Amino acid sequence: MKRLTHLLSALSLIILSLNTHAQTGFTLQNQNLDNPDNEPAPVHPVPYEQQIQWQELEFYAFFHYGMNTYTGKEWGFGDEAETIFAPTEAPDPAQWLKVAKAAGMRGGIAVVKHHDGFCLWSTATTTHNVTRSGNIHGQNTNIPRDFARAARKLDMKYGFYISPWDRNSPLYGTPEYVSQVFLRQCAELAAYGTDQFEMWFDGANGGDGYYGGANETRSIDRETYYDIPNLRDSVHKVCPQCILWGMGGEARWIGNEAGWAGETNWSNENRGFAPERNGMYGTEDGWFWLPGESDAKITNKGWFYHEGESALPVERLFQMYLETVGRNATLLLNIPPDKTGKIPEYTADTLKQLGKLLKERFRHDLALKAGITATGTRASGANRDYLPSNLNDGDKDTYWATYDEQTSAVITLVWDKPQTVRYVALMEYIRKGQRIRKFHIEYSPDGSTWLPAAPGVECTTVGYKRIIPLNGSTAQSYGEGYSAKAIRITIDDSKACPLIHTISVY
Ligand code: FUL
Repeated sequence: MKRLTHLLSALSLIILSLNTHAQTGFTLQNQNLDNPDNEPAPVHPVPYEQQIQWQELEFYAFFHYGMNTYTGKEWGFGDEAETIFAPTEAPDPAQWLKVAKAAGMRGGIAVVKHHDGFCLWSTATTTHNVTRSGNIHGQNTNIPRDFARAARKLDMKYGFYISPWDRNSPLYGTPEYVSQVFLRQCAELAAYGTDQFEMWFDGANGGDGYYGGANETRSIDRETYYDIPNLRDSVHKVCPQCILWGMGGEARWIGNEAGWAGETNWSNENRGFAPERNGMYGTEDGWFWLPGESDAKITNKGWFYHEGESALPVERLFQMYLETVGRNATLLLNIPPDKTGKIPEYTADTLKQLGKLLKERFRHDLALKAGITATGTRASGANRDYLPSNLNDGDKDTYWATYDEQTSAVITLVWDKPQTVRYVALMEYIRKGQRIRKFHIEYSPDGSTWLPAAPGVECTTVGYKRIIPLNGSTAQSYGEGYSAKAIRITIDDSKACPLIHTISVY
């Protein structure tokens, strides 16, 4: 369609030029028919479509459930009898996802095999699976099947965590484990739905374990052992939208499990393990588009359910959101089901409150009713413009841009009456690469005097999304706010002309 439009506009220019020629005897010079839309050139690396859709989920859940739920361990050794897995009620992934949805999450990832090797579906690759579990609830369980079904019903995205390290398998450490167990398990999971958004491959790989009774330590070469290029191609053939996280090389671990990303956070990074991995911050000149995902726990005792656990305070979770989603990362928040196979009340309540806070604090985008101007705005193309009004039109596909050589600019938002403001959110048009390196924000109580906002905040990168608390504090960002008649955002430095698709003010 786009090509057709380009062709039509090129044709009309030719006809126009022929007419002009006939009328004046001159041929029009310097028509840049190669780029009729005056499109800014991309700055590489750029994301592919799946990575953009993945990032647009922003906030989704992790569900650690399995053998450890019943042993109280975080890492099972792999020698646990299958009968220990005995849910006291039928596990209910639909309930898990409803709880996540109430918090404003758009999807979830279920652990279906942890390091202990116990599979939560009836796999053909090992007998160490739910069909041999301790009661009827366990035997009838099939988490990938039920999780995928529930997600589709709730209009949420879903994916699976499958641990490459398998402390139960006698084959672990040999090539047969990869070809006959691990890759087959991934294929079985891919078959639960072609619409999966992420497969999660943990970085803990190798060490001591049961290994079919060998009770020894086994190590592998993480770079080569799992045949990643083959895995990536095979999964993509079946699940074209699926991002392979971690060693899959399509999204990166943010580098801590505490729910924060660097204020400076590039989606550019180099693939592979240390030393070039720079999880929390990315690498400005990295070769790959490898955006950060931050995994964090909602409870205080571990990834799995533990007796006596409690959920973190809701304001702490809000802070996590600002420090991840608000810093160009996604937030994968872990919610552990308990022995009933359901999310306990205290966690569900906390998530409901979090959902309420997020709605209240980010519902009314004041930018939508602001007048907006900018310096250095790029000239329009044949079908596209780059006007500042694209910044507050609620459309992620239109964007504001400057001229190629112009890497700084000032954007001003003005209201008829002063507004109470607390946050500014910026979103780059990342389809053409991440660009902004430095910016600053000011506010004006009266429309003529300007005061600096966001004291102490490192206003460096933006990326997919950056949310700036104007009082400078992610821990206590929701104070009284500031009364502002206008807000000014200055882009001080950018790798190439900045492209921003949305500015929001709350
Ligand atoms: C880690 C694992 O070892 C933990 O048990 C947990 O699954 C966490 C999300 O990733 O590396």
